Amino acid sequence: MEIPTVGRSIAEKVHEYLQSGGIEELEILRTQIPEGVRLLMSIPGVGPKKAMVLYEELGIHDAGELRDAIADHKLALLKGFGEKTEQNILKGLEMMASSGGRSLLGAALDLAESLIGELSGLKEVARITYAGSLRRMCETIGDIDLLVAGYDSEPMMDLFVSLPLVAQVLAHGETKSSIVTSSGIQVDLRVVQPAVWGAALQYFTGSKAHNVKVREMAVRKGLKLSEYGLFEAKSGKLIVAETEEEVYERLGLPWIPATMREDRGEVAAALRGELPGVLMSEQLRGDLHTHTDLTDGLGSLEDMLATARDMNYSYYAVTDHAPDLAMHRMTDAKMLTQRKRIAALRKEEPHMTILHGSELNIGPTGDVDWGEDFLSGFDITIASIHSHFRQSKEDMTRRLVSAMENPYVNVIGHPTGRLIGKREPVDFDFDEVFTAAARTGTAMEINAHPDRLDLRDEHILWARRRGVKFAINTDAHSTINLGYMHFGVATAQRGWLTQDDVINAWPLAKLQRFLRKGR
Ligand code: DGT
Ligand code: CA
Ligand code: CA
Ligand code: ZN
Repeated sequence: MEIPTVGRSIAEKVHEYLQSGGIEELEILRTQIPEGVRLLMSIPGVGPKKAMVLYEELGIHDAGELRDAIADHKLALLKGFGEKTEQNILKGLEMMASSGGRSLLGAALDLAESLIGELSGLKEVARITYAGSLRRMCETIGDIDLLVAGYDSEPMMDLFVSLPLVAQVLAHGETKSSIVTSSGIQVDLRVVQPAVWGAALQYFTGSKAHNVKVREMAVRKGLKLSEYGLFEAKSGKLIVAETEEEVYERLGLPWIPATMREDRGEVAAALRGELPGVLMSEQLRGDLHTHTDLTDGLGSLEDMLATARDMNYSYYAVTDHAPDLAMHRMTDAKMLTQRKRIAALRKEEPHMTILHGSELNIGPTGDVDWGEDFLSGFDITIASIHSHFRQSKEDMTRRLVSAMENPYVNVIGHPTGRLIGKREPVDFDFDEVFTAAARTGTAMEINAHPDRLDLRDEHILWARRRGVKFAINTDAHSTINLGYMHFGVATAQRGWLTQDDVINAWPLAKLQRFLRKGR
């Protein structure tokens, strides 16, 4: 109480807190505020008043629902929620997503691309790209590493540190500058001479563990590798530096895709000439998990198909939600009407085969929404866990295996159900589930949405060893989401998958054989 502004009331509460670890008055107040309101208040940009309005007027409980409400333009209807508030809340949501100081891949890539757009306008910039974990397409990004080739770095550095989105300048130098953006993401910018571009790109792409392996190889050959080039160790004479290909080649290695540079055996495999030719985006022939506005999608069937056609897909599956997820109000009649519409649209779509499917819900014991009679009418089904996330490992394993034993279940959608930084994966025995997937001819999804990336890289590697086949899908709920496919492809590359492992990189006839699942 000797501290100015601390009176009797505050002093007593401090004392009570130190004695008991809590404050009774606060606990009473807490019980009067709904849980959802308190969750909303943890989002930067949402105070108690706004949280209460969101909860009472729109029934919003958490960040996900808030994000959806903003996407649906529902906030605009509320008093006191202007465009600026909405922007602030969106920024706060983004910040929350960047959990533990790491950002989601999607947000980091958007930011990197917009920075590259700003900087590449300068005439001093000869080449510019992103390196580090972003180039390796890791699921979360600690900081963004931009690399520029150019001679005069001053104009680039000056522009970089004064961009409107800069919240803090950590360093402002001739060869390196670092900033933190208003959304809390750190960006390093390095400038090198064009003649050493390849060596610098190789060095700053990493990963550190991969680089250690490559540097060791150099040492064994009497060479020295740094961001300035590959040198003769004794004389210090420069050998190569201009392209990555040259650097790897001089070490006796083929060029290794950035997505594989994680020290998971890629250097040894490359040395043996056994580096797999990983799947490329151009090899994908279709998307097998997508939604329309018949359930919770935003795009109409026609708009989704038009976008898919622009992507040059040769097939495309429409897989709206099945009835067991009550909120989607799906009925047999609605599904059959959609099937008729698709049948009619097929005639207008000579180059792309439209498949009619559904995303089924895997019930607590592995059952799905419909029986054989109805299921046999679909060209493809995805089956996903949308409820009972917290079952025991044994129950969850049995549940998934039993779903896969259903001859009408083709793909397990977002198998672990995780939302990166927001929802933990479900617990199951990977070996058992992957073995059953291979045995039953059920594909595991690689959900390409950057909030999910599910299965993740390590589990893909694991499943591949068990002989599992994969489907890389966007699970698109809007035409924009269809563009997420490249995140899924990068994740597949991180799991060493080739065209042969991925059913939607196959010709239609081979895919259809797989989908029959031995029926
Ligand atoms: P991050 O940022 O945590 O997601 O992961 P990275 O891989 O982007 O790591 P970062 O930003 O610390 O460094 C970028 C690359 O620089 C890293 O992948 C490899 C390269 N590098 C090689 N040797 C070193 C080193 O001794 N220190 C640092 N900081 N980077 C190195
Ligand atoms: Ca980085
Ligand atoms: Ca960095
Ligand atoms: Zn879905």
